[in-house]
Amino acid sequence: MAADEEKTKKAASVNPMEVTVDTATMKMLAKAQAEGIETIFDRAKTMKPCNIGVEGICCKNCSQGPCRLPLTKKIREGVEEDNRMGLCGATPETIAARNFARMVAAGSAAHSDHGRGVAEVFLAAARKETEDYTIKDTKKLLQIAPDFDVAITVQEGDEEVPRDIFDIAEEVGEKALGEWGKQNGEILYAKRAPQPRYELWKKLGVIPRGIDREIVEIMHRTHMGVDQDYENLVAQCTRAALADGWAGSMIATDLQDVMFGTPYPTHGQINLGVLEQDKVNIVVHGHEPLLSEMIVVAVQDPEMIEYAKSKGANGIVLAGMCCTANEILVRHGMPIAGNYLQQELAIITGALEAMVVDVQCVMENLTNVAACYHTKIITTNPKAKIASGDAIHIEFDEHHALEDAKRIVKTAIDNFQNRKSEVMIPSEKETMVVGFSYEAINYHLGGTFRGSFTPLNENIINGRIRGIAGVVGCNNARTIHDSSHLIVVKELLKNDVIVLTTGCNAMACGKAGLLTPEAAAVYCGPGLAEVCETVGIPPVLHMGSCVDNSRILMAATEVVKAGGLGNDISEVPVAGCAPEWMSEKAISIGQYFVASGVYTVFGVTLPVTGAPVFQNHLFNELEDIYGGMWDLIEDPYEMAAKMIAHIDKKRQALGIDKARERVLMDMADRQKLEAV
Ligand code: XCC
Repeated sequence: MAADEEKTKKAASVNPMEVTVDTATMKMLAKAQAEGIETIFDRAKTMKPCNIGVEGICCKNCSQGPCRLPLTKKIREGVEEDNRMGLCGATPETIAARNFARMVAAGSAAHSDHGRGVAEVFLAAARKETEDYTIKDTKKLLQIAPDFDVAITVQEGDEEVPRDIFDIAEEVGEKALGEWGKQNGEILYAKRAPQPRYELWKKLGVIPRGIDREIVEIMHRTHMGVDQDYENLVAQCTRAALADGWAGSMIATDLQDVMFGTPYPTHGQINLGVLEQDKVNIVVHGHEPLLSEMIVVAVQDPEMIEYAKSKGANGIVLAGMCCTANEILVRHGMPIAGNYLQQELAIITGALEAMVVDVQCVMENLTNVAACYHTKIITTNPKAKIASGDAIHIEFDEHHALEDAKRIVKTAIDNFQNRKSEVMIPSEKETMVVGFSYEAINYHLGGTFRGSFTPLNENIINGRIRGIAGVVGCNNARTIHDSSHLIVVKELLKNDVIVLTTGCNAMACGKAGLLTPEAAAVYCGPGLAEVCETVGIPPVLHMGSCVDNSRILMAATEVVKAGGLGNDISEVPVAGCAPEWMSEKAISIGQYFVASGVYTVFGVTLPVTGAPVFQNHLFNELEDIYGGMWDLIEDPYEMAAKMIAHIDKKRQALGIDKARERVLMDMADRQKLEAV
């Protein structure tokens, strides 16, 4: 037995029924246990998290520590004065704020570096340096060009004529890439926010300069002995987070749309049951769609399909995992094998020829699990290699992307004949309707002739829809897989709150059948059900991957623009949450939603609870500054209840609370009549 195999084959201990609500996951965990394979679910049981780290009050920013400042019961209850401090005198507030800021920096860096990679490939496509990528959605290009101050027409004699698309794209690409290194000024997309929001940011001095600059500045400020004022640190968190949401992520979304197409509603399938016993199975996992877009092309190549057949397979299945999955799903309807906590399980089916990973959310343990099967783990990004086990690295280069993709697909096909363990693919797979970019929402709710958010606003004003919730974020092995996601979403739907989703929440909803128009009749309150049934949309709208949370910002902005629901995002009856978050990116997302005016609730834990004064700043004082604030609620029912209470508070402030009462009475009357 190889060393890696040995490492993984430890006695497993969890009860599959207790750690997930997804039956496919239960079945695969049972298979893992029968085969003696340890997964993250087992380690979450045997390895307890550090209770000081969980509260955010361990400082390891210099070698005199780590200084750990546990919050005692007496301090918490106010019986004892809080005079905790590290060796240098750093207070719990400073320590927790610095740790929090570094999470924002890492999260913003991850999204934004993804965006940078996209911008680089976009520029190569615009300059026709690569044959594999091109400009697909010219309408979107023309729509975003003015935001970069790029002209879309040129003067020819007396006439103003449309400018060459590739010239426009090149200038947009250059300007976009310039957003990272800008030393002064403002990120260009800040002006996309509602005017009062932009003015507020300006007044507060939090509009990001360049993306890289704000992230670097967090790293500087949190170095030993620099910024020791938690409020000042939080202002810098805002700059770096806005640089993520309104620049790095938003540019990633937009340029991906221009290159690969803006998502419009399409069908897809989800869960481990999308893998097929008699076919070559390839899973693309991570976040960046640059390579996976090419793999989508490669697996459809007749030559590749013939090659698979020559090896005894009946074809090729390409499925996604995590946000790479969302990207190829919303644009091409490619199936999804599962969300974050299912990555090891795809290998445990015994039917996976290759897992092709790019960046973010890729567990190192994949190689240990793969060592027990025939699966090849293929890393593709120079920034993300795996030292454990036998990962192979096939580096992806945009200049010969399709060639790289074909090499990867061929490697998978060659591996088909090496299957060794018993193959067991769970039967679970659900159908879903996905691909609700804000452009698509505009179109669907507004109708063919008059794309607009007005009908959505009207239904919020008349009370059929109570409000809007963004439910996003990861899975977390410290909670029951998918459970909180589904409870929160179902509670919101029951109370007529329409849900916008991305990331692993979107996948949890997909697996549970919530992403179908038919779900409206089953899960929604009468008002929301009526709207969804009339328009023919699911009550939970899948908007894409984690970087596509920028689409939620734009949707909220469109709601403000459509009128009748206040002048700023903070006035709209909207709330956000991440019930099972785990990634640093989630913290950056949370901070940009808060700074954009949204009440944002996180589940599980939040590393601020050991510093009550800092926590109070985030949870309460930020509301006075931004109109949005953080919250931490572990119980998903309570989480939904508080989001609904916030939505109702906003409805009341807008003076539309009575309308809802009337609409509900109408409905009750109608139902009574129908019953008669
Ligand atoms: Fe990763 Fe984006 Fe989190 Fe899922 S949700 S665990 S970050 S894949 Ni964004």
